[in-house]
Amino acid sequence: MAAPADPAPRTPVRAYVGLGANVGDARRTLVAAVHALAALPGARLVAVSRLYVTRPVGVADQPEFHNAVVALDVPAGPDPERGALALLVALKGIERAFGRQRRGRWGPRELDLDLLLFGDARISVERPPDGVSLDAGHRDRLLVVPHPDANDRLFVLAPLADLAPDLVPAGWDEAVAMARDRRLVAEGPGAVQVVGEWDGEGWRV
Ligand code: A4P
Ligand code: MG
Repeated sequence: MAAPADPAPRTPVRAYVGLGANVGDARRTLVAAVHALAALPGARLVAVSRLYVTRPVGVADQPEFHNAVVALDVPAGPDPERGALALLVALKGIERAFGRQRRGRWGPRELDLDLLLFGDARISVERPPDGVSLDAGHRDRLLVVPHPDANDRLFVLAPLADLAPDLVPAGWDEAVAMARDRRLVAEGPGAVQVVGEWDGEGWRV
């Protein structure tokens, strides 16, 4: 049977992706990762946050991280779930291309790309039973959006607030900047430190 004709292209979705690294030359990795995200098929890089050096969360005994967030307009897909899954697959592909090794949850990593927000969608997708997971991931969910830990982590909220301070993500009861201020009190000003501004090529001091 012939496939149905493609429907008219849909308006792109504004996605926010969190970047983190603490193995190797993290600043250089994140610059290259931003360019890789900008080059994803159908994607348009909209904005890049400041670059932060951040205190490790979860496993404290590891090197400090570099973190940032980008806003990216991406194809909507046939529905939010499939659109977001396509982006997740692309993010995992970039992580692998940057030599990400699996070292356990919250541990050191060459590059971590988290899908923080996908428009105003709320998404929860079970991991398929076996053999088809994207990696040897330990999460029981293949994809949860908004990212379930985002509203509790200053290393996400500070760069996200650079780009979308007034946004109230789906399921949150506060704007991003309010969440950032709340976590700033909880984690202390030493938890994150700005180390660069994006100039279109990289972060300048
Ligand atoms: N997954 C589900 N939802 C998502 C989503 N919204 N975005 C699944 C990305 N992935 C999602 O992730 C494991 C699985 O989660 C994926 O296969 C995907 O199907 P992973 O990135 O392979 O593993 P991970 O990063 O070790 O685990 P996790 O739980 O994502 O850790 P986090 O939350 O990324 O935390 N401290 C500082 N200062 N800065 C950091 O960047 N990062 C972490 C890692 C810990 N401490 C940190 C930092
Ligand atoms: Mg992750």
